[in-house]
Parts: sequence; C-alpha cells; structure tokens
Amino acid sequence: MISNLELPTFKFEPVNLSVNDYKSGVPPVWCPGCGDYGVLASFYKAISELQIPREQLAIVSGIGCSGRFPAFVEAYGLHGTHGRALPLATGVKMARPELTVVAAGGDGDAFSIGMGHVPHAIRRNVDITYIVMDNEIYGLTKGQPSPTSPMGMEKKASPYGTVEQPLNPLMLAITCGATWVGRGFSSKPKELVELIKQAITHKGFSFLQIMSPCVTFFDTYEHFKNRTRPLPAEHDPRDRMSALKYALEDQTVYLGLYYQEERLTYDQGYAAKRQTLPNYGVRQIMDKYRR
Ligand SMILES: Cc1ncc(C[n+]2csc(CCOP(=O)(O)OP(=O)(O)O)c2C)c(N)n1
Ligand code: SF4
Ligand SMILES: [Mg+2]
Repeated sequence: MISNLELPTFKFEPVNLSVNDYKSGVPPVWCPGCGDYGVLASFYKAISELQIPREQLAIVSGIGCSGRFPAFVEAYGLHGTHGRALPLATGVKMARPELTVVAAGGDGDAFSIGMGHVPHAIRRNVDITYIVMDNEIYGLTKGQPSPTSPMGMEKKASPYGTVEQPLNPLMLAITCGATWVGRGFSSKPKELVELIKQAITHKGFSFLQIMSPCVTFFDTYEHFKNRTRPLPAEHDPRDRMSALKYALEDQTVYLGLYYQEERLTYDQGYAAKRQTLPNYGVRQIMDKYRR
C-alpha cells in the first residue's frame, strides 16, 4: 500500500570533498566572461565548504544559458522545461525531503514563463534554494528583453527601446512571504559564497537573486560595479519593512541578506498532517468519498 511504502535510507561515510569533487567534468559552454561562470565557481565553493554529500544534492533548472547549471555539478541534476524549475524542484523535495534541493535559472525562466509558479513555491515555503541568475535579458535566445530589463533598453528585438517598467524580484519575493531573501553579484565571489551557504542552510524557501551580466547581449558589468554596495549595517534582516525599503532603492544595488524568518515548511506541514491521519492511504481516501 502506498502509505506504507518505506524508502530505503542510505548512510555514507563522511569524506572530505574538495571544490574539484563537485565538478562533473562537463565543461561549461557559456561565452567567455559570462557572469554565470562566477556564480558556478561560488556555488562549488559554497557546497564544498558545507560538505554536502553529492548524493544528497539535487539541482533542478528550466531552460536558458543559466539553465545549463545542473550539467556542471556532480550531483543529481534535472534540466527541465522552460519556466518549470520550481514545480519540478518542489516535487523532488516532497519525494525526497532529506535532499538538499537547489533550483537555478534565469530571469526569463523565473519571471516570464515561470512566473505563475514563483509566488506559490514562496507562500508554501518549500524548503529549497532558488538561485536566479539575473542578466536582465534572454541570453540563450539572443537578446530579447526580459521582465527585469531596464526601461528603454535598445536591442535588435526592441530597436526603439522598451517601454515597460521592470519587475523588482526582491520586492516580489519579500511581499509573497519568502522566508529568506538575498542578493549577490557574480563579480563579488567572497560575499556570494557566504550568501549561497546561508541560502542553502536556511530551512524554508530561499530566494537568491544574483546579478550575472550577459557579456554578449547586455554587458552590465560597469553598471553593477559602480552601483553595488553591501546592505547598511543598521539593516535588520528580521525587519520586513526595512528589507522592502532597500529592495525599492533603484540608484544603489544593495547586496546581502535582505530578509529572514523561520516558518513551517511545506514538507514539515505535510509530515505533521500525516501524523494526524494514521490510517491515511489510497484505500482510506476512496472509502471516505464512497460514504
Ligand atoms: C516553452 C518555451 N518557450 C520558449 C522557449 C525559448 N526560450 C528558451 S530560453 C528562453 C529565455 C531565456 O532567458 P533567461 O531565462 O533569462 O535565461 P538566460 O539565457 O538569460 O540565462 C526562451 C524564451 C522555450 N525553450 N520553451
Ligand atoms: S549569451 Fe549571455 S548569458 Fe548566455 S552564455 Fe553568453 S554571455 Fe552568458
Ligand atoms: Mg536572462
């Protein structure tokens, strides 16, 4: 019977894993200078510092240059369909709650086609880390505007400049109720490693926006180098209004931990519910509705 299905649990001896142990051997095919290299390097370092066993790590992505991420990491990987990283990652976490689950992808994957999933994964507080590599453009499909492209951006696909207000990912995550919200920059690896470690360690939905320039279609390196600053020391990450204030700042791009709180996670909620239903199973459900 499904309700009594016992999954085997494996015990592995602890080993000291180096950064190289987390490299899959598949060479990244990103353009030279792409910000995603910085994100990947920081990710390897973070997971090696956390010593996450490779068989306990699952990385899920949608489609995009950034969506290639799982291929480069020696762990479970799922390169899914465009915009569906979060529902797939939710499924992985619910089926194997003991795994560390990381979803990774781009601003288009997250906020265009995948936007319907973002608020729901957040409000459910699924215990996963969502890394959005935000280059403010569709890189893979050669430079169309994305929901985070600045207003007026002139490209081949928007030759007279866009007329749309960009979406603010941090504001979205904070107001939907994310329990961990942070922002990093691919060119600030020391800070980024710490943010990735914190995001993964947090129990609940962690939303990490990483500014990761696309050198080929929208080179924003100078823009971000001149505008990024650490969040001021007086900012208290337990203060949601303060987090929103800095998220809304558009002249300075603040980096660091914006917001954190503890709340029941989706898998904890389900596990607790099951405790109250000792006879839960397909047959019992069918009996309930037959009555
Ligand atoms: C259903 C579907 N629609 C459209 C596409 C085409 N497509 C592939 S990636 C992408 C956008 C990629 O942009 P982003 O998510 O920002 O990733 P980046 O390449 O910038 O890292 C689009 C529109 C697709 N693969 N599948
Ligand atoms: S097109 Fe842009 S985002 Fe894609 S690999 Fe090249 S630099 Fe990176
Ligand atoms: Mg993009």
